[in-house]
Amino acid sequence: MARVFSGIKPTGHLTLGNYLGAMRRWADVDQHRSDALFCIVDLHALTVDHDPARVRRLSRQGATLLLASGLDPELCTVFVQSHVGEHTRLSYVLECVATDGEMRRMIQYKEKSVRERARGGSVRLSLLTYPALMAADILAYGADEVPVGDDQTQHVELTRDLAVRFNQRYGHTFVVPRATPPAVAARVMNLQDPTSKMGKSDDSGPGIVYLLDEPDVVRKKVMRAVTDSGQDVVYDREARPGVANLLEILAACTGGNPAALGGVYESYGALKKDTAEAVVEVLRPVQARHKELCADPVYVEGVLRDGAEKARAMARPTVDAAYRAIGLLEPV
Ligand code: AQP
Repeated sequence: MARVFSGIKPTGHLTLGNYLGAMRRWADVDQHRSDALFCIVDLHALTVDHDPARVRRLSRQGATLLLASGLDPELCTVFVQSHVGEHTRLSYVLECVATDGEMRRMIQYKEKSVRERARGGSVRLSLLTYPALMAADILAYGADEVPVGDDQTQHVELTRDLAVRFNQRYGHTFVVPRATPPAVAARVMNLQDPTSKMGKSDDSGPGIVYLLDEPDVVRKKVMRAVTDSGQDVVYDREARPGVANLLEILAACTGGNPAALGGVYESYGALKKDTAEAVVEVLRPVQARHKELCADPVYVEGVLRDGAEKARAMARPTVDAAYRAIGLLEPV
């Protein structure tokens, strides 16, 4: 059985991009066909300027939303990264295998360091070394597959490189994983700027649909989405990014094909209206379940406690093996 690992950072309220690009597939497909672990990767939220209370709140909310989106603790392991010390134990070892140059080439590092400086802050060292921690998240569990949106495939490629390098230098220790992006909605774009990803830590509120947005807020955001200067509804990501984004969202929500859906509509207004309703319908059960789970925080805590225990037991043998292989003495 394939092992699957993926995670979500508590850097902001979860978005439609997180859901369509990752979470929905974890619940609908991955947890049923594989030995799967899903994680709130809270340590990654400390790589940029952060408010401790907000990270705590978002971590709890993120875990609740993972369960609300359909993850079933009977089928998969749901936990919080910082509850399992193996992640940081392994990440240091991987930093000793990675190079400064390959870390600096990461697109997210380049983009986020520019953003941190533009906000008047300084760039944390952990933002640079973040991919080593992400590699540790994946390699500690011997994951074969990492279901992520498009924006994370470069980090998974680096994880593969580190695993192969470590295995060649120190003996076979890690499974070499691969990214498995979704067929549709691998990169949901910002509704106000369809050339940028819909990102949860972005500042541009109206362009981002949050999972917990009320139906009328969703409708308003989708109806105000920036479209393109043409008239006809065609799927062309390069020339018509705004319309293409709406078609992708609609296709992802209704199970259709974005290019085929393009031929169905004669006006942008009709496309927006159907897209808005499709998004509202997709979010409705998640929001309802979220409300129920919020009323039962003890259940959510129990899931995370059991998940951490299971995750620790799964990760420890691989991390111990990596320590031995790289030349560290057995603990006395
Ligand atoms: N816009 C998106 N379209 C498709 N997939 C997306 N993902 C994120 N945004 C989109 C996928 O969601 C999973 C969890 O993402 P993350 O928490 O690791 O954060 P991220 O990839 O860095 O995306 P965000 O939401 O934009 O966070 P910030 O703003 O903090 O960087 C991943 O599988 C991701 O691919």
